[in-house]
Amino acid sequence: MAQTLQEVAVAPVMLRCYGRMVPSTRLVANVGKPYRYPSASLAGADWTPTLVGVRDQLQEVVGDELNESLVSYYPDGAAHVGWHRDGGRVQGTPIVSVSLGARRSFDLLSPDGDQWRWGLGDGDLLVLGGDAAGWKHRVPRRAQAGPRMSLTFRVLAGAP
Ligand SMILES: O=C(O)CCC(=O)C(=O)O
Repeated sequence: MAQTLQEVAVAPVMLRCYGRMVPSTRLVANVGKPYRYPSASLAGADWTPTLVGVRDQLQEVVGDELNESLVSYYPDGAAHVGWHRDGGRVQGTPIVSVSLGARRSFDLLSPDGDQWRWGLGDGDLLVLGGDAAGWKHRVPRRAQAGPRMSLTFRVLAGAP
C-alpha cells in the first residue's frame, strides 16, 4: 500500500449526489485507459512498476488483458463508496480487485434484489465475472477502520 501511494497521486473525484457535485470520501488514481464515471472522467496515468507487477500476475489468473487500474485509498472508516455500477465500457470481461490493509465489507446486489456481503482483508482477491461485473456494489461506511486500499483492474473497450 505504501509503495503504491508513493507511485501514484490519489485524490478525491467529484461526484454528482442529489444534483450537487461533492468530493468522494475515498481518494482515487486511475492508471492506463481513461475511466468514466457518470459525472467525471479520469485520465489514465502511466503504469507504475508495482501496478504492472500486480496486473501481470492477475492477467495469468483471468486470461484477459487488463488495460486499466483504479487505485482507491480509504484512509479511515468514513471513506466509502456507495451503491454504483462500474463504467459502461466493461463488456463481458471480469473486474479483478486486490485489497490491501484494513478489512472492509464489500456488498454486491443482483438485479433480483439478492445481496451478498464479503469481508475483504489484506491480500484478498475479488473477481466479479459474468453478469456480476455489471451489478451494483459498494464499500459501506464504518464507524472505525484503519487505512485500506483496493487495486481494481478492468478490461475497458473502445478508444483511446
Ligand atoms: O474498493 C473496492 O473494493 C471497490 C471499489 C469499487 O467499487 C469501484 O472502484 O468501482
